[in-house]
This record gives sequence, C-alpha cells and structure tokens, in this order.
Amino acid sequence: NPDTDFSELATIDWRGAKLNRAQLKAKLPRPEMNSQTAAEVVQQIINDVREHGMETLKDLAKRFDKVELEHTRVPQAELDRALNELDPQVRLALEESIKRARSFAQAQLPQDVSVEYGHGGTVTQRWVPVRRVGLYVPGGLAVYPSSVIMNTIPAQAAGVTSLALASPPQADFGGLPHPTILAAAKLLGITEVHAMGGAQAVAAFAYGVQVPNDQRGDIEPVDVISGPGNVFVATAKRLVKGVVGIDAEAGPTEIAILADETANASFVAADMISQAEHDANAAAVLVTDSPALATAVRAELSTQVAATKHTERVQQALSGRQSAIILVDDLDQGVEVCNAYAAEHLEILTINAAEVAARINAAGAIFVGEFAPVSLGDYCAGSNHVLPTSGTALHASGLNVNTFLKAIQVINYDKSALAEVATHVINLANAEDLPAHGDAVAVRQAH
Ligand code: HSO
Ligand code: ZN
Repeated sequence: NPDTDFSELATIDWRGAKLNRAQLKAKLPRPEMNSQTAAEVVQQIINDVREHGMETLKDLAKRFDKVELEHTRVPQAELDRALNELDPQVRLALEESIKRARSFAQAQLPQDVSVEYGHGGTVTQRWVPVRRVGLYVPGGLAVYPSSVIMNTIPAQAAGVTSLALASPPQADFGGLPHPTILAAAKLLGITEVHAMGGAQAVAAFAYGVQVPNDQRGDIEPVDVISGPGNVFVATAKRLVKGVVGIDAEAGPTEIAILADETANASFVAADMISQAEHDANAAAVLVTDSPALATAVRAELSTQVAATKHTERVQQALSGRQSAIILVDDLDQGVEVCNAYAAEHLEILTINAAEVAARINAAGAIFVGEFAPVSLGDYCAGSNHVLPTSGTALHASGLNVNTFLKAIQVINYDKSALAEVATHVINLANAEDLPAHGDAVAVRQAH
C-alpha cells in the first residue's frame, strides 16, 4: 500500500559519526521556518487592535472565523449551559485531570527565603503572583479543553486572582468557543471568557480594549499571556513580550523517543502517531542504537498509520523533514543527540530508563519507561502539557507556577546593620564616581 510506505520517514544514520554540538544542532531534523512573513501581518493586526479595539476584533472574527460578534465576552448563561450539557464521562475525566494537575502545581510553590546580615539586617525574597493573566486556548483542527486546564491550574495555584480565557469563535457554535472549552472553564471557576483567536486575541490581552457605551465588552489588559497557538499566535506573543510577560514558545507538537532493543516497537509507533495526529507539522523523532528496532517500528507504523483515524495528517507529519529515525552507536550518543534536540516531549524506552533520564538536561518533559506515554501527560499525569518546542527547551521551561510569579527582594536593615557596611558602600560609591550614593549612607551615620 503506497499510502503506508514508511520509507517516507527519513533515516539519519549517525553511527560512527563524531559530531560536535554545533554540527548536531545544524543537522537535526527541524521544520522549515518562515515566521518572517507572519511578523508583518501580525504587527499590522496588533496595530489595528490598539487603534480600533473591538471594531478590529469584530472585523477579524468575520474575516477569519466567519462569525458576527457584538463583543467578545461570553455570557455566564452560556458557560452554565455548556457545563450542564457536557457528557458526564468527559466531565469525570476533566475533574480527574484537574485534581492531578492541581496537586502537582501546588507542590511547586516556591518558598520565600531570608538571609540575615550582621545584627539587624535581613534580605528576603518574597514570591508574589501577577495580578491578571490572559490564557489562550487554540481552536483549529482539534478542540483542547485539556489546554484550558493546563493553562488555568498553575495560574490559580500561583494565586492569580484575575483570569481571562480566550479561544477562537466557532461558526458551528453560534460564534462562541467550542462548548467543551466553555464547560472546562466553568469547571475551573473561570468567569471571564472571550470569543477571540489568533494574533488579535494576544493584542487585545496585551493592550486591553475599551468599548464605548458598553463596559460589558471591555477587556482589561493583562500582565502575563500564556498558552499554545499557531504561528500567528506565537509571533504575536513574541511581539508583545516586554509589554506583558509570556510563557515559552509552544509551537507544533514534538515527540522524541530514545529507545534501545528492549523497547516495544508497537508502543514506539503508537506514541509517534499519537503526537503526529495533532498536525501535519508535528514532529516525531526516534533515536535508537538498534537497527532491528528501527525496522520493527517501520513495520508497526505501516499497519498502525493505516488504521488510525487521521491517517493523512499523520502521514504528512511523519514524512515531513521534521521527523526521522536517527541511528546512533550507543545510548551515550543517543543521550547527546536528545540533549541537543531538546524535545518538547522525550520518552525514554531503554533498559534502566530512570538512569538514562537522569542524564537528560534539555527537554520540556521526560516520560520514563514503557507505561508513561506522552498522551498520559497530555491529559492526566499531573504534569503540564504546555511545553517549550523547537529546541527552546535548551533555555525554557514548561508552564508551571513560576510562569505566573514574580520575586520581590525586600531589604530590611537597622542603624547598626547599616553601620557595619557603611564604609564599603561609601568606598564603592566613590570608586564609581557616584559620591551622592555614599552621602546617602553617611548622612545616616552622622544622625
Ligand atoms: N500534546 C499536546 C497537548 C495535547 N494533546 C492536548 C492532546 N490534547 C502538546 O503538548
Ligand atoms: Zn497531544
């Protein structure tokens, strides 16, 4: 069957190749990037939202989402109705997901710390939540009530008191976001939901929108915007960064699997397909020192891809330049490759998986052993599924309570504690030719 010919999934053979970090990074399978063009379109949208507010949101909803809006705010009655009409099985699953995510997020809360200096001096680092956040949940190919949970829970655990959610209006649902999104918001106690999507939603959160003569339509500006989105949403977040805080970039999903000959090929194939199902641009990368496993995975892919619901999308994702099977000499080289790739999700399907996982220093999340598939983490592990993609896990973290917290340093010295360091302050001030700095200390000594 030509539709399931998995020769389309590239093989990259690095056995015997001694690649340094720079060479590795240059040769890793990555999608083609063309965010340059997006930036111009997105900047224009941001400017329009700043200038014309709700009028622009309404125009773009008409143009992109094919809906007529009065304003973006979803009425409470619609949130109530969505939850009342929610499938009870789905409700139970969402509740379990919320419970697990909440306990993990609460456990992440950092402690305030204090250090004492001499007698009467203390410096404290105090963690404070941002006041207001804008949470973005994409529409598009799939609906993501699970992403409502993943965005909301860490913000609530951090102590954020003002939460607003945005999700694109859907023509099929009377211009509201998908009802499962509304139901999830209601379950989480979110009352402010806006039917808006794309770059315009990010702009509205960043700069706020005032509706003359109808305050119900107002959107108050936020301090932090979080959540995944398409290239327009990601570009908009990058452009408003600084005006507001943003979370890590979460682009098309990626799964990397580090596996040896002990791995179950049918699990490996199922997990690759599970993330390829998101998007034709999704990436699935298998890193293995076992050519026999690679062959077995290809055979499994042929049957499983043909049988899965979204065959075409999966096929496209697996045959794209962002997906591959990478053959390595041994697990040491495999670990090195995975650390350079910095996957959004990394599964470790090897002997002594926990020990191998401990050697990974770049990944959004690590899934250890054969009973921790990525799809568990997508819904119900307790971990977060909004994670850094496209190698940004080299420096960024997945969504967690810290995304919504700031550290304030509090300095508390009495007269004698100040006296103990006064000369050092004065000498440093003079060394920087800023003697007034020293004077501000000296004037207190003379007092
Ligand atoms: N794998 C996606 C999250 C998701 N999967 C939502 C299913 N629903 C990015 O981590
Ligand atoms: Zn997923």
